[in-house]
Amino acid sequence: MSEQKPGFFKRLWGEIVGEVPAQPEPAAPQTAPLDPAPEPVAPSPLPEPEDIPPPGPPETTPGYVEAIEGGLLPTAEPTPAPVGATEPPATATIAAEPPRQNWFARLSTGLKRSSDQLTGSITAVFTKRKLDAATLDELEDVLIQADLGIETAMAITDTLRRDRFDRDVSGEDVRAVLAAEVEAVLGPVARPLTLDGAHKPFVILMIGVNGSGKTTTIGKLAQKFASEGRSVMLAAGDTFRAAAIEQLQIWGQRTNAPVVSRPAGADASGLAFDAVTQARAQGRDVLIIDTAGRLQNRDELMDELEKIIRVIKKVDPSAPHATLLTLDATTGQNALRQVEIFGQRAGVTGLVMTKLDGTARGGILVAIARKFGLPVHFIGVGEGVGDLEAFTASDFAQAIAGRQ
Ligand SMILES: Nc1nc2c(ncn2[C@@H]2O[C@H](COP(=O)(O)OP(=O)(O)O)[C@@H](O)[C@H]2O)c(=O)[nH]1
Ligand SMILES: [Mg+2]
Repeated sequence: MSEQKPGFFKRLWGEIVGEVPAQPEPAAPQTAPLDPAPEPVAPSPLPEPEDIPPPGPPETTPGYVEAIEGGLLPTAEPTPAPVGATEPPATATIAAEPPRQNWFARLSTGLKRSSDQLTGSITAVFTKRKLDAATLDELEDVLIQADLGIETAMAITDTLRRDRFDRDVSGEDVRAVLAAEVEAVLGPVARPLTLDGAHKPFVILMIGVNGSGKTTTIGKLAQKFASEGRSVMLAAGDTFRAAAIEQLQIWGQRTNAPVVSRPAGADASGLAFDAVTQARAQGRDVLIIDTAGRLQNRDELMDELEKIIRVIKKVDPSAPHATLLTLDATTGQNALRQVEIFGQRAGVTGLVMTKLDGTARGGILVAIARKFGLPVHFIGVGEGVGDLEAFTASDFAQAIAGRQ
C-alpha cells in the first residue's frame, strides 16, 4: 500500500474495479478505434473550450475526423510573442492547487459508489457458492469487462478451475488469485524512469493523443525532477493553439522551469531544435518536450513526430533519451491501438497512464503490459502537481483486486 497516502489504493480500487461488473463506463473512446485511417484516435474526454467542435462542419462532413482535438483543425492565429525561453517572472501568478481536502472528498464519493457496486455484484456472485462452470463464466465476463484482457481473464479462471473447482469460494479467494495474476503480469513492466546523467540535457519527448494528459504530466514531472535538485527546461512543442502554449507556461511558472516557446502556428520541430540547443547551452539536466496530439489524421501526427525526432537528433544523436506515451485510463481498449501506432512510428520507450483516479477501466493497463511489455513508469491519479505516482506492480494489483 502507498505509505504516503494511506488508503489511496483502497480508493483507487474502488475507482478501478468497483464499477466494473455493473456497467462499463460510457466512454466514447472505445467506439473510436484508430483504424481505419483517418478514423478518430481518441476524443478528448475533457475538452478545453477551444477544442469543442463548432456546430456544422464536423457533424456534416463525412469522414471529418473529430478524434484528435475534437475535430478542430488548427485554427489558432499566430500571436506575436518572442521566441525563446521565458524565465518565469518572480511575481508570476501561480494557479492555486485545489485544496487536498476537496481531492480526498471527491475520491471518497467515488469510493462509496464503487464499493456499493462491489458489494452488489462481485461479492454476490462469489460468496458462499461452489465454484462451477457458470460462476467461472460470470467471472470471466466481469474480468473482460474490466479491460484486463482475455488472456489475463482466462489465466485467472484457469487457476481457480484448477485449484478450487467444486469447492466453496469467496470473493476474497477470487480477489487473491486476481491480485497474484495481475502482479505477475505487471511486475516486469513496473520500471522506474532512470535519468542518465551522462546526457545533458536528458531529453524526454512526451507524446500521446489529445487530452491524454501530456502537458499535465510534464508539469508533474518537472516538479518531481526539480524537487530532486535537477534543473529542468520545458518546450511548448504543441504549437497548434495559444492556449496549449499558455498551459505549459503556467506549469513552468508553478515548477520554476523556463519554457521554450514560439508563437502558435510555428513549426514544432524548429522549436524542438531551439529547445535542445538552449538546454544544452545552459547545462540543463532535463528537457521535456511537449507535442501536439490533434493533427487531423494520424499520418500527419506521426509525420510531425518523426520530424521532431529527426531534428532533435541533429543536435544530439542520442536524443530523445526517453519517449513517453501518455495513455488516458478512461479510454479503455482504444489505448491498445494507441500504444501500437505510437510505438511503430515514434519508438515509445515507456508509458504513463493518467486519470486512474476517475475510471473503472484501469484494468487496461494489465492488457497493455501483457501485449507490449513496455515499461510503465508512472500513473496519474489527479490533476494536481503531486498526483503522479511511481508505478508499482504490487500496489496496483492489490488495489485492482480490492485487497487491503
Ligand atoms: N483526473 C485526472 N485528470 C487528469 C490527469 N492527467 C491529466 N488530467 C486532465 O486531463 C485533461 C487533459 O490533460 P492535458 O495534460 O491537457 O492533455 P494533453 O492534451 O495530452 O496535453 C486536463 O483537464 C488535465 O487536468 C489525471 O491523472 N487525473
Ligand atoms: Mg497538451
